[in-house]
Amino acid sequence: MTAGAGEREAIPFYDAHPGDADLRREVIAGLSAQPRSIPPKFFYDAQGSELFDRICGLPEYYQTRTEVAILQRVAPQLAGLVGEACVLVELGSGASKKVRVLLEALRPSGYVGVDISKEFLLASTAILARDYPWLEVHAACVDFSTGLEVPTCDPAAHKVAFFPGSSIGNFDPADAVRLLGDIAALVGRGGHLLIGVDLKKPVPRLNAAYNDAAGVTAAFNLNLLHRMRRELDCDVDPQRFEHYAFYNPNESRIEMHLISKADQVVRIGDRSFAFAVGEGVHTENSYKYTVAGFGALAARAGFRQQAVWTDDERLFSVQLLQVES
Ligand code: AVJ
Repeated sequence: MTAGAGEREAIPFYDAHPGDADLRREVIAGLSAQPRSIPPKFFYDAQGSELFDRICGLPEYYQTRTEVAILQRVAPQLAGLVGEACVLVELGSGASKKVRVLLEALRPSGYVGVDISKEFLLASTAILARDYPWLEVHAACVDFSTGLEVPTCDPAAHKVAFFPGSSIGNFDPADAVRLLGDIAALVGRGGHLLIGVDLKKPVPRLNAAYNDAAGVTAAFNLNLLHRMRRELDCDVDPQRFEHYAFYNPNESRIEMHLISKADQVVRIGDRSFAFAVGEGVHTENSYKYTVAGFGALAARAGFRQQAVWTDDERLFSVQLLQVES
């Protein structure tokens, strides 16, 4: 990626990036608990964001291309539904590719990219600023799982949040309601949220999407261990763990785990963690919803479903939610 911000002012940047101390604290807490877990937000260092970008192009990973097709189909109607001038706030903006169709359809006065991956965020917002000279672009490096305090360009403008990719699936239902409530507070009464939500479907299709033949999802999961080696004083050997992902029908979610291939001890600083062969670390949940089920969840956070679009196979949904006024 080239920055290309040459002729423009630097992009206003709000930095609340979680530092090494957060990673260390949360990894140690997660490995000390039973069952062991590490939050999925730590997947997204520069390498992890790159690997996730590759996942999005995999044949088995239907989500991204399905969502993009829906967005392209419905974009022309969107301006009519959300109204004229707005500020667009994208949560988990990543490579900021999906938002382009919205920028063209809505022509917002401002765009705020919010992401936990700092380098990725700065590079992708710089490219947007270059490509859309009429747009006021801001970047906020924030862990939105812990709160959503971000600058919103023009505070008086009508706000539209964009939360694509079914990232809401990473949160269990109680946390999802809390995050949706934070988004409702951010956009305010009458404000909008355009959200991508992955749908329930036959289990083989789901399992394939998280166990791709090329092994990119496995590399993405294992990158967490490489990251711990890179950023913490940690001797974990990623080769001695393996990727494990499956659909749990009781919880309506894909679970990803890292499973120890041997009896071993992992050291982080002065702490050690013993793993028996077959013992795992739970690294991600990805909840799957029905349209009605997600509507009920959103209602608990004060949103109503204004419009819901799906593809013909009903693999994925894009939902326009509005805060009740
Ligand atoms: C970005 C959370 C939506 O759950 O499908 C992709 C992340 N994990 N493959 C998802 C992911 C494994 C993705 N989300």
